[in-house]
Amino acid sequence: IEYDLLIVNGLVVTDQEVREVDIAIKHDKIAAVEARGSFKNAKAAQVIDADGGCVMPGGVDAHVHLEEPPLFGKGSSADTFETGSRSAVCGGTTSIIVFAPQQKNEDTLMTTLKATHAKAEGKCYSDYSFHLLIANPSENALSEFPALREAGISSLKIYMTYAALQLNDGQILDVLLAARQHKITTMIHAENNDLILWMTAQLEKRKMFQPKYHATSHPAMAEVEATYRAICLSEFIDAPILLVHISSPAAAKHIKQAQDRGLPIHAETCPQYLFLTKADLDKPGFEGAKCVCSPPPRESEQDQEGIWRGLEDGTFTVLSSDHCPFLYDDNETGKKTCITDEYPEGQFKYIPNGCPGVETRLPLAMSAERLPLTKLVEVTSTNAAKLYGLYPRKGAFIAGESDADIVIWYPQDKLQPFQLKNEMLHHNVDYSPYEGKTFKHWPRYTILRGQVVWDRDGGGLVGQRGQGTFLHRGPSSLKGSLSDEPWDIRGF
Ligand code: DUC
Ligand code: ZN
Ligand code: ZN
Ligand code: ZN
Repeated sequence: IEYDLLIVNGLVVTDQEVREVDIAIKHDKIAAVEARGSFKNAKAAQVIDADGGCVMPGGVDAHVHLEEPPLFGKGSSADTFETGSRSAVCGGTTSIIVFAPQQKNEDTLMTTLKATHAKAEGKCYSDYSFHLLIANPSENALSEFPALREAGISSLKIYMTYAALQLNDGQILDVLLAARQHKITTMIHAENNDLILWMTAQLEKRKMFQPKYHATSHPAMAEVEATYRAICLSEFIDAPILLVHISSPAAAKHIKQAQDRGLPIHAETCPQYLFLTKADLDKPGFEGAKCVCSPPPRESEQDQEGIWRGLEDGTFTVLSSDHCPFLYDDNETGKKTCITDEYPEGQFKYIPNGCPGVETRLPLAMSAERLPLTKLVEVTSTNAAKLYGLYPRKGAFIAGESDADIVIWYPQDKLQPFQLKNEMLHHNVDYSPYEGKTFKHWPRYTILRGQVVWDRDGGGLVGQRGQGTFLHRGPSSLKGSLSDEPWDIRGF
């Protein structure tokens, strides 16, 4: 046997080009990508006829929350490493990067990392890595950055908002300086906390408690101000950052201007800002809670349009899910923790902020038929791999180097468009914000390191729990600090 698997007759899409070529896989790697028919006489254990469908590098979703304690309102993550990674592969994503959350009362990061490894080990259907979430950048925690790098972690997330997580600007500078020294990429949740708290108080004074006021309490201006502040802090230290889950075109404009000045400012957006608006939070009763996330979906289709344009023009480096799953029916008694006799429509400030979306991310992006396919691969796979130190092992089809992580789509018109029902998904959540939306595309096969793990017309989920492995990551291969010199106070 020369090869373990051949994928023939596909339209092979990478971030670079779309080609009618065939792919040969040996063990867990891409062995060769050659002209159509090149492997006709090769011996192979298995052949998949892609039948003219698109064949892409497996999705890399670099923003996933699993098994977190309550951090964003009342409620813990509904998905475990098992159910979250299961959901990922059924939607074409073969690698996820999940947050390992340090708590404010903890002084170390290595304990957090160890605990998170213990949760994930032997449980995952997809490959996985972690971003350290830093809630307490103590001297001890910062001194562990070299150990983190040794352990294969090259990115962090910090927050400018939420009582349980917020860092002040001095703490952010501490993190950026240490991160710069050790070639770690800092992800920043940029919203102005005081503005949000002030708006929340204003709304409550006026007896406005329903889910839709979550959006009012998190205005675009809170994101714009904090985004610009984060850019200034990054420029001051000359440390690369990634602004996570950007929702407003006005914030994107600041990012674009910084990028045009040559700064190492990277940005992420998410499907909720392309496919939802504030109106989705204004459904009858408590239904709007299904679309509560932070930042919230914005006002109008014009905002969505601005975010699409940011993907097209390169302002956004990545399109991640921000899969942050909570149960809608969050209590066995049937009584929601956010709803009380006094507040029959709930209190928006207690609704946990986040939506499930790891499984729907790629199918939504494909079904929109808006981005050129090369751009779609770039923002959903290749750039995430580059930014977080996984390239070219992930996000590419480079013979001898790339893992055989592959998503194969149905050929044009071979999948009857369908309306999404939550029961079609594989997460552990009792809703999806995209239920009822029409999907024109869905992965037919997902392949993880040469093994079929999702076969929609065969057994569905055919991968095994524990098949996913931890990904030891190196530094980012996208733009980093402008200077290699150590940051020096005398420079100012
Ligand atoms: N930020 C996230 O990244 N995810 C969910 C909630 C939040 O505020
Ligand atoms: Zn083999
Ligand atoms: Zn966030
Ligand atoms: Zn998130």
